[in-house]
Amino acid sequence: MKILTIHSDFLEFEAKKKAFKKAEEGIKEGLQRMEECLVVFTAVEKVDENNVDLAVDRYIEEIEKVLGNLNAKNIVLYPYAHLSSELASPEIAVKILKKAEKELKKFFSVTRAPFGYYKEFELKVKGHP
Ligand code: A3G
Repeated sequence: MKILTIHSDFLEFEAKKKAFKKAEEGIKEGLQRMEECLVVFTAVEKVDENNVDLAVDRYIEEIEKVLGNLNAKNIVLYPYAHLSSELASPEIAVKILKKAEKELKKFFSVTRAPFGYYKEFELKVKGHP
C-alpha cells in the first residue's frame, strides 16, 4: 500500500468516467464536497494481496497516527492508483478500502470516493502539506 495524506480545507471531486466495466455502481452523481478533511490517497499493492487483514490494520494504524497530529474531523479514503506500479487487482483493492471504511466509521466520519473511476478533484490544502 502507498498512501499520500493531505489535510485539506475542502475536497471536491466528481466521478466522471468508468476506468473499467466493474467500476463500483450506485455511486453519488455530481460534484461531491467534503469540508475540513484528511484526504488519504491510496494505492493498494500486489503485496497487500498476501494478507488482506494485515494490510487493513496497518492502513488504519497509519491513518490514526496522522490524525493524532491534526484535528481533522473527516476522513476521505480516495482510491488513487497512480502512487504505485505494483497494483493489487481491483477486486482486492476495493475489498481492502471497504473493510477499512467500515472499521474507521466506528470512530470517525468517513467518506470513500468511488472505486474504478477517473475523477477530477479540486484541493485546497490547509497549512503545510
Ligand atoms: C484513480 N485517480 O486512480 N489501488 C487503488 N485504486 C485502484 C486500484 C488499486 N490497486 N486498482 C484500480 N482511479 N483502482 C483515479 C481504481 C481507482 O479508482 C483508479 C481506477 O481504478 C483506475 O485504475
